[in-house]
Amino acid sequence: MRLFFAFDLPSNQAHRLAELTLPPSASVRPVAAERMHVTLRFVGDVTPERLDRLVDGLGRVARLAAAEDRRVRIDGVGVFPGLRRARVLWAGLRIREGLVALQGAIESACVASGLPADGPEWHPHVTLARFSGAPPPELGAWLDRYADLEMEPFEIDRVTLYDSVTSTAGPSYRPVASANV
Ligand code: 3AM
Repeated sequence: MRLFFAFDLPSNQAHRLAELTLPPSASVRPVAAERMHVTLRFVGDVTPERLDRLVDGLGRVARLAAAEDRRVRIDGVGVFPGLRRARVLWAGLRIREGLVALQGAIESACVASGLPADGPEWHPHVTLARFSGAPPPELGAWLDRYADLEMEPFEIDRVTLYDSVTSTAGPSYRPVASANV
């Protein structure tokens, strides 16, 4: 299993992101609106016992998050790891303290389940496309064009533990557990 904690976007916003014209390239692999999400924590493969502890942890985190401000908004675009070697094209998120607390609580639940601590930096983003080869020369101009991309704020209402299943058609995401927050 390739597990990760994430939240989904409102469907209308995911569809609007999926309709953005991507930089033209033979190597660009767009993400379909139905698969757009914001990863809170990559988990990877786990034993059944650890999975049980993660699902319990998700329930606790959800109760704690109910008191937090969970408003976010799509804000700007960017690439990982950098313009010249871009592999991932993303839309950024403007977040508030409440979401930092929610992500921190998920991280704590992961560590409490026995996983090693993740890196210090969390970069909230929605992956819009991946490049399977060299990024297109127009990428810089595309980033400039959408630098001011902004959507209306929305409130996260659910966190899901997904399993990423890879096939020749690309990854699909199967919900393993979820909790309203
Ligand atoms: O949210 P996105 O789609 O950008 O990049 C992978 C994807 O992120 C990330 O987890 C999400 C679901 O697959 N991911 C995959 N392997 C990873 C790893 N070893 C990873 N993140 C960190 N470490």
